[in-house]
Amino acid sequence: MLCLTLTGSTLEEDRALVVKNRKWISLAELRLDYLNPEEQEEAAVFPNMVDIPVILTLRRVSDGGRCTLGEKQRLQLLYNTAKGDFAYVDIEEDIKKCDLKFKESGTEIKVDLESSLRMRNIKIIRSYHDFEKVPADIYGHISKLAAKGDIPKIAVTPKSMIDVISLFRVQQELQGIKDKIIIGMGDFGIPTRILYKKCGSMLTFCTDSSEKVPAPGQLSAQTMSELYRSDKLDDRTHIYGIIGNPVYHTSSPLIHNPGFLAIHYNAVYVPFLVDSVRAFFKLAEMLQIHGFSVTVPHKRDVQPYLGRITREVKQIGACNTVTRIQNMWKGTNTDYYGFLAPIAEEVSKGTIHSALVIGAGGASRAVIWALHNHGVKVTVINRSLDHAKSIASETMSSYDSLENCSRYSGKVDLVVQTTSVGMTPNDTEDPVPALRFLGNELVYELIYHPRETVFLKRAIAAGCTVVQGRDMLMEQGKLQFEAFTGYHYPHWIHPEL
Ligand code: SKM
Repeated sequence: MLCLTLTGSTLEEDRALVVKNRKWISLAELRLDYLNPEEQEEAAVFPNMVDIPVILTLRRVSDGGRCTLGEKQRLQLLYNTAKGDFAYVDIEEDIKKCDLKFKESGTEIKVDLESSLRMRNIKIIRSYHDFEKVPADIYGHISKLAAKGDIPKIAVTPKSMIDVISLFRVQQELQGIKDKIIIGMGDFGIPTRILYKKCGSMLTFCTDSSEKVPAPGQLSAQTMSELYRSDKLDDRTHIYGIIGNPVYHTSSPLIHNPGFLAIHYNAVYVPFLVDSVRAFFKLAEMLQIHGFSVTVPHKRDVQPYLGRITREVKQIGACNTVTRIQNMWKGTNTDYYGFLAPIAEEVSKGTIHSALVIGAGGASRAVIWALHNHGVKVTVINRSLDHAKSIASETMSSYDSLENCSRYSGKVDLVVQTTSVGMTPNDTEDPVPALRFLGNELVYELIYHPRETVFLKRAIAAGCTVVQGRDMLMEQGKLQFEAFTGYHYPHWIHPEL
């Protein structure tokens, strides 16, 4: 189930959010702490304003919410509002058992919030938050929260791939607890949201838009439902993904997920922020991941874990595609042909004799080898001369330092930019401001966010023919799709990258 967290300041705004997102969600969470004080008083009517089960939550500041009321007042407001037709009420694990006293019709009455909810068959979600870490003994913690028959909810913050593994293990460790909510917050936690069912979570939370994100790492309902189809995944779904650090700039999910859907393949492609390649391979075994793309900085680091590699990977020394073949990981490199595809005509006609390649990382190695193998004379320029020197000597190319870039203005047929300088959010940067374009060079940028980097804009302004990063991304992605599925990429799909 996808649950939309409602962040409106009025009940009417919240109702409109439900209506707008209705086709993607099966539940909504009314965040009383986001409402204006006068609206809070009226909120008991909210479940009758929408056609969906509603969770009632009044989150304290210490748990990432906005409620600044004293504890007794907060629980009184929760009690009063919970008189409405809510399906669930979220109560933090550490609230003191608290007898509330009110005057109702002139008489003082004493109530216990929890028993009153139980009496009315409203399910209690017993929640625990940690914005810093995944606490030790997370499994014991969840069991304790579940002890009274309530639904345990843990929203914790993984800070490494090892933490992510511990959240995915919840299902294995606590199979006996059927209804539970497991949320990994923050960047590392995003796969635990997309693959919430693999963590044994009965639901996950999503937001209306990326502008108002009530908890770190929440994705929009539309992205969760249409791109990742999170609520439709089942035990038979094959998992694919991309590993990198950073990784959330990637547009690869926009290539592979619609492709899987188009060929009716029950599979999902998920971005994984990876700090340790070794830990990721553990997770890959655990989740039976079928294949994954590899981006910066892991293209070299994955190699010790591969049982088989192709000739390109061996030659280039970098791998961007890993597939599982007969219980073994196989590494291929689709950057090589993905890079060549948009300039295939020029390369085959032999009109490119010389190229300047900026950068000497994993992507650059594929580019240099592809050009070298097609008879192009390459010069590599890079900040670190050591890296430039080693790839240059392997491919009998020349190398130079980045500071000397102006020497090459107008001297080569092709300029390829392979560094991450100029990528969003640093999109005002230019890796080679002193390199001038004369207009007759072909200029190839590997960055695809933004679509036109400062470097590429300069080339366009000078009249150069240009190749954009998304052209290469698409071409290498199509080849990856073939490696993953054994099918050609469906020709009728044209993702907006
Ligand atoms: O080699 C590719 C990788 O397969 C996908 C990717 C991306 O999604 O940003 C970038 C390149 O490293």
